[in-house]
Amino acid sequence: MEQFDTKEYWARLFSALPLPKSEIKNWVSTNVAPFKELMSYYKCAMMEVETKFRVLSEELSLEYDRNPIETIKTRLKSVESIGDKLSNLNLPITVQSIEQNLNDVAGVRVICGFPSDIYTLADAFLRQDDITLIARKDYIENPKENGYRSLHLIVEIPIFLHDEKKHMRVEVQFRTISMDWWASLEHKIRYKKDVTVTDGIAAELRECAEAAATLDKKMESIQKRIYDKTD
Ligand code: 0O2
Repeated sequence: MEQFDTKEYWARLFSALPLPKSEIKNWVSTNVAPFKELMSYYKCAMMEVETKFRVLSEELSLEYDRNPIETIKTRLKSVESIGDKLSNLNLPITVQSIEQNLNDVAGVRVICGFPSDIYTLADAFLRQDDITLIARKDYIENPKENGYRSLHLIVEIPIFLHDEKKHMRVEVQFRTISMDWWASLEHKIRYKKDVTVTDGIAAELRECAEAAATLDKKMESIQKRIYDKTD
């Protein structure tokens, strides 16, 4: 979880501020408080989305006698990562700019057993009338050049505060266990790292992604034959 809401983080930040003590309170109320407020709205939106998947999982596991969701992971983007992303895009680093320009401050990752579970869940989720689809990227149908596979949805979801309703954006990534296995290791090995990956290594990583996709297909076909009693 984020470091920005720890006492140590703020103590370190304040000690680095070129401000007299008397002005810190003012600085906090104009800068830090709105940021913390926004992050807490994203956290609420993330919890809403997570709950929706827990509900779907409960219902679908009763209906199909097996749970299509293996794991649900949530993450709030770190302050550093938000800052890096905005500055890489040459955008202002302000609370307003975060809300206007970033779609992935709140992230939910849904790990499924089989590829078809991904589409069943995504469709069921998108049918809910409080969810608005903003963008959809299907890296399963169209894997990235490096082999990355996942279905990404950017959605808007309402959160109900004590005196208002706010619509917040959340990025939902759907992966099978093997897509997640590959992406997690690839992330560790090279994604975003300032390293040069040779063509040979890139090709081997792509081969691993393809081997994982082949296994996904094979496991799905085995489970279908067992469920349909066709063997
Ligand atoms: P992190 O650490 O997961 O937060 P966007 O930046 O979202 O506006 P982009 O880059 O087109 O636009 O988004 P895309 O392609 O939908 O990818 C966003 C997220 O997908 C990344 O978030 C990763 O989590 C994941 N992802 C995309 N491509 C790859 C890849 O090649 N390898 C791995 N391992 N993960 C990938 P972040 O913010 O980059 O990282």
